[in-house]
Amino acid sequence: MLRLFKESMTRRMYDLDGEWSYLADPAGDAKWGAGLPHGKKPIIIPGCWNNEPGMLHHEGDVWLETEFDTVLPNIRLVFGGVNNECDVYLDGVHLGYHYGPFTEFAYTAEGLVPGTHKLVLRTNNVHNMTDTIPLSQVDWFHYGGIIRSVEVHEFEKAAVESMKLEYTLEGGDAKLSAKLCLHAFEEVTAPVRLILDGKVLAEETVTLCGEGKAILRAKLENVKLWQPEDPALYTFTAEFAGDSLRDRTGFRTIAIRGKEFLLNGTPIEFRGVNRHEEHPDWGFAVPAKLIKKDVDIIRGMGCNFIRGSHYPNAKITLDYMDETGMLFWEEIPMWGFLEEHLLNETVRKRGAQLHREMVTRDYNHPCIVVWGLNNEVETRKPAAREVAKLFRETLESYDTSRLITYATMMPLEDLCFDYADFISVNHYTGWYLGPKENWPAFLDKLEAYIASTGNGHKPVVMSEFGAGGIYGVTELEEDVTWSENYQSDFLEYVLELFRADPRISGRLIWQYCDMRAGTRTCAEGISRALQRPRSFNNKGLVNEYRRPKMAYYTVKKAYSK
Ligand code: ADA
Repeated sequence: MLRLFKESMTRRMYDLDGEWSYLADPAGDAKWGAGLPHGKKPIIIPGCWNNEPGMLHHEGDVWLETEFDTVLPNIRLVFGGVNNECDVYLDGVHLGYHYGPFTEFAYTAEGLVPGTHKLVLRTNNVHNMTDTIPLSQVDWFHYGGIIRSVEVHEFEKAAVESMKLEYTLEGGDAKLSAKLCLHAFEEVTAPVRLILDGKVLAEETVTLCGEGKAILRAKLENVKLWQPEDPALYTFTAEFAGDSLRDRTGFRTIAIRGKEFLLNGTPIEFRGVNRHEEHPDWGFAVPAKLIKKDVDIIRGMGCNFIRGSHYPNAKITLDYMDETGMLFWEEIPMWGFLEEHLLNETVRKRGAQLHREMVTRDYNHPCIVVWGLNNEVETRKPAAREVAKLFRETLESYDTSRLITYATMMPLEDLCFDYADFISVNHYTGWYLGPKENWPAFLDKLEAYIASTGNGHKPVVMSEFGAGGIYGVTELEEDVTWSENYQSDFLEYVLELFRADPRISGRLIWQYCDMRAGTRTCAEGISRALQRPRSFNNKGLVNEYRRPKMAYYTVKKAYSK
């Protein structure tokens, strides 16, 4: 299941969720595209293979296979997410190679004989410290595998491949342009229609063989706006030559006025958390039920905003945030890159590709109000400016309707603020960087530095701050590191400080839930192991099983003010 609603009422489409087979190839030289050899084991997909018995530490190639039956001659295989790279084979034929976790990709196969087909994937989760995105050194676990559903879509003559719903709002009306990508498997002449609630809004006849585009325009009067407290959604259908595709959007605007964020013209403070889409039992293949539960818990704490740190989330997550009026910041997993990485051409190419895939997949979601360029890269170097420019231009070539930022950890020396619509600061005074009482002095320095760069007019969001608290550890005394009460006291202090400070327009706590970090004390991980008791990042307001810590109640109180 890739979505919370049916993407087509007419198309023959189904997911390949369920039991597949897998086999690891430690040598990395297997050629199993036609099928896995003896020794393969069962695995449930979506699923990360690091969660299989004995596989936690595996880094390298793992092959997976399944079978499915087709009826129609042309199919599109849609992969919701495969970590970190993969080759796809259908009936022994190589369909393609995809790099990068967390974004969707698809392959089309034409002229298939109806009947049973074999799908084989080579997946690989190896990361390095040169040119992978993410690098090997990150603060999460590199689960490998098929983390989201694989879907089969079948077609007779033609396909509506995608629908981008662009609009402008004017005095209560929406001017809509539905931009369609079409595919005809043989020459067809047929009407393309845009439909809302059974009513044809626009229609045009198209003759096509192969790839094509169409733009259908319509004016909707008196639209209901998408608002956090009443998130109205509109479901549009596009039809072409026997195929149809549905997608939703909500009508809203997001803008900045001085230091304020304006949603539909009304000031709003971003009150939220950073969330990893992870669970120790399922890795990144988080079930839909847990996704819903996470968003419900976060809303229940009084949050109106989630930063999807540090990668594109499942479309199910976005669908549910659309439905519940949650605001979202989406970014690619470009975490902690140093100057040498930022200068690397492969990194730039891969980063731009991931941004393109993210923005094209997710353009229609009203919940997304912010695109993030990267997280904590070496923004004191000119190379970071080049990369910020490249990524910003990549996003803007497809979408100019949202805000763009990046999270800096060098806020007193950062050279890239002019590439951000607002300034986002990750800062850990009160945890790694001295006592919490140093925050006011830091905020004064921050204000002075931002002003000195000519960006003093922009809103500032505290995009990460937090402290570790191990679930169940409480102390009678104050200030005991790793205790739940230290974490709770810290957040109480700092949330009130930020709330009362007009220089701060958003508070995003690090982090919603505890999550698995690196598990090994290898050379590059020794300090990490010392800072990550249990091999987890313990700054969650709830633990990895979503049990609330003291900090959860503290935040709920603070965010309800
Ligand atoms: C960073 C980073 C997060 C996490 C956090 C921490 O700022 O962006 O991913 O690692 O620090 O817990 O230290």
